[in-house]
Amino acid sequence: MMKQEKIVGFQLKNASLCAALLALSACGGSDSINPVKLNTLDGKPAMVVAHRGASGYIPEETVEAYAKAIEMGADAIEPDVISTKDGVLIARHDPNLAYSTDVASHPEFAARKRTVNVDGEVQEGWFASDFTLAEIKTLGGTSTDAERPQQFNGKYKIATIQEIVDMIKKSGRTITIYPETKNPTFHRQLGLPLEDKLLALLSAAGWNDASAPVFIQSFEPGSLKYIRSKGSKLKLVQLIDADDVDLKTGTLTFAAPYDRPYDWALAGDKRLFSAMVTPAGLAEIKSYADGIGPWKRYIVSVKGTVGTDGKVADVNGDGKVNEADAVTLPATTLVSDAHKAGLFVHPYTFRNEKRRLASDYKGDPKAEYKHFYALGVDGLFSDFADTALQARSDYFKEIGYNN
Ligand SMILES: [Ca+2]
Repeated sequence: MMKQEKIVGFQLKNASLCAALLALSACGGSDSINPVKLNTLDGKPAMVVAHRGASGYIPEETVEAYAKAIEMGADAIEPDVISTKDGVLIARHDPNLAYSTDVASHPEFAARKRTVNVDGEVQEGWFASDFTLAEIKTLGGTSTDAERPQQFNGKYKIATIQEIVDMIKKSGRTITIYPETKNPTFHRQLGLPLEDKLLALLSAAGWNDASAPVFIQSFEPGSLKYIRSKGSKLKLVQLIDADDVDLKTGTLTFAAPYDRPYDWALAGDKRLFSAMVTPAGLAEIKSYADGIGPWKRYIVSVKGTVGTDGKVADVNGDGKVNEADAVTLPATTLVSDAHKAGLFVHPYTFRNEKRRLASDYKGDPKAEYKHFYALGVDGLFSDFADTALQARSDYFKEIGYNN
């Protein structure tokens, strides 16, 4: 035994020898007892990111939505980051408060309604940059999806990024914060830049190096490059969007403002987001970021059935044509291509609604998660973190992985 213990002591520092001795269960850590090796970039389980909090159940990006996601056991919680008039960072997907709050039913703010160009899209509404935090705290969050619970509309307040950090600290466990700099050029043009404030806030929480439980994401490369230029070692994630899938062919479609990053559009860069998933695009991303957050259809696309009328058929006969009438196509090589480039892969967004699930999954959202876990994704964004966690647990049981 003595000899074996000495070997154990040595091989803890030697990963390859440790791997060779796996059968002896002699190595420390969970890797040692696993005959199954995960095909993620670092060999660790995929991270479940609660997209906008527990947004499948509670109005997104409210204090309660994040509390619920933490209670579910999500590995990470995701806020979109925008700025108030007084420069406070709050969690909201859109600068336009009409989209996700009850601002329209507040007569005291009626006069603030106006038309604003957001990243080339003309929008009418009430804009966070016209409101102080105190004013925004009088609003209630509302559901952004008519199929989801509506009974909480107006009841819960918009979370600040600081409140989310405080909730994480209070939770007593390691939870990753996964903020997205939202419309960063738009905010810079308003004189309310996001990046320095976000870095200062995270640094004050003690999070300022690569090992911190922080991933910062953006669709605009310029925002991530700026953060890197400030010397930040936090993990950075390039988001990769598209407009939609053409169900006739399964190919991705591109239309403004979802065709290219807004900073590329302003600079006259004509490349589409799809340029980012080529080997050259991935290598470029690796020069300023640590991973990618692609729309999941870059990894597994879906294709419908074209009827004799030349239109995509309503295969399940529910009167609507959507992804539930489509089948998945073979996976692309994006996960392995990104891994080869040294980038992790966190696709978005996974949801439970049957109309969003390809017919292969037979209405079971867990089947979709398992499909992506098996492809080696390093994490994923879900509106229903509880389902994603359950699917991961089921998947590990199925493949014999001891988590
Ligand atoms: Ca249908």
